[in-house]
Amino acid sequence: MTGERRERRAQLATPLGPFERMAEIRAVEEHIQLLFNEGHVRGSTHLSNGQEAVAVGVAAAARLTDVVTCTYRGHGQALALGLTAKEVIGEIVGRTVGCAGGLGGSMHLVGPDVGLWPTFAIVGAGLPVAVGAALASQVNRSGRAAIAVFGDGAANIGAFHESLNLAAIWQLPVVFVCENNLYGEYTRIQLSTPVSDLADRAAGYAIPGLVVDGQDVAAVTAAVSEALERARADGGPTLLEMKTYRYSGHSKSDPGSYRPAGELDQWLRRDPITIEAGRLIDGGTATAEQLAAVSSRIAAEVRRAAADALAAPQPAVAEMLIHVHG
Ligand SMILES: Cc1ncc(C[n+]2csc(CCOP(=O)(O)OP(=O)(O)O)c2C)c(N)n1
Ligand SMILES: [Mg+2]
Repeated sequence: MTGERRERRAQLATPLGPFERMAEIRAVEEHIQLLFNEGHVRGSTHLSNGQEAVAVGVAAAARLTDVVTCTYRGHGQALALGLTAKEVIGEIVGRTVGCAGGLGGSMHLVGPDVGLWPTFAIVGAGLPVAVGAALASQVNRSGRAAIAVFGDGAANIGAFHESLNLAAIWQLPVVFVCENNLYGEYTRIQLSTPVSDLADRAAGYAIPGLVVDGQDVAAVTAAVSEALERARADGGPTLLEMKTYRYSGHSKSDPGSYRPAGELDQWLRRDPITIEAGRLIDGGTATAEQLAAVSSRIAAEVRRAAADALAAPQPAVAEMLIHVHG
């Protein structure tokens, strides 16, 4: 399992790697939508279609030994870091082949061997944990950095401010990656947040804060790499605001009808997979036909992974309390 995950992570450094992984994330999310509609997903699930460049850019920039904390909207991040489609889909449909043995579900993906600490369902909860990991690294001089990925809504949670403050005062090796997708549940950011750029909040903690084009995987990779380099050189934390958009509603029971007409279409015109495809074609790395063939191969692999996951057994009832401590 670890070997395959590491191999998948290394693929991000190949010329087609980021395109392929974003295409895989898109295919997995679309498949999860189908599985949800067919009743295979218990509870809710939060898709990340449209935000693939952030997940892949973070994973491409991070070392295998770095720690990443992220949210319930974490399917893409898990796949980007190296988990397989079967492990992610298997977890979401509650099968033993899932990355947490089918016991966690959509909001609790995990893969510590590639840096994915268990994902958080509580808004903002991953930030202090990443700060703790960064403190451990500073004390142990391990060279490990931490990355907290969270949403724009989380930037209004107390834990965000406490985490930035503590990380700044102790100059901890942590990068705060805010996925600003314009909505926290059903509320548009202007109705909840008085600043237009969340990156501006970095100034309150005397740390660097940058706005990044979250639709461009190369821009995300470059910004996260630079922040990680600073963190590892005892330069302290950075706040990166990724401007992005989720194509789906907040969760699977939300059609997203509160969004203004035309907004989704406008973002679809800056689709991260299309932007990366354009770069590969313009640079002569691949032709449009080759990329189309790659996408259909990946879609077929994802369909197979989903079928394998569904064919796997569900965990036994007796396993339910194995990982519960009280
Ligand atoms: C502490 C806490 N408050 C409220 C919720 C309910 N809730 C779940 S997701 C969400 C919206 C968070 O929005 P954002 O941080 O922008 O992330 P996104 O869902 O857009 O990725 C809320 C309020 C929660 N899970 N935890
Ligand atoms: Mg949001």
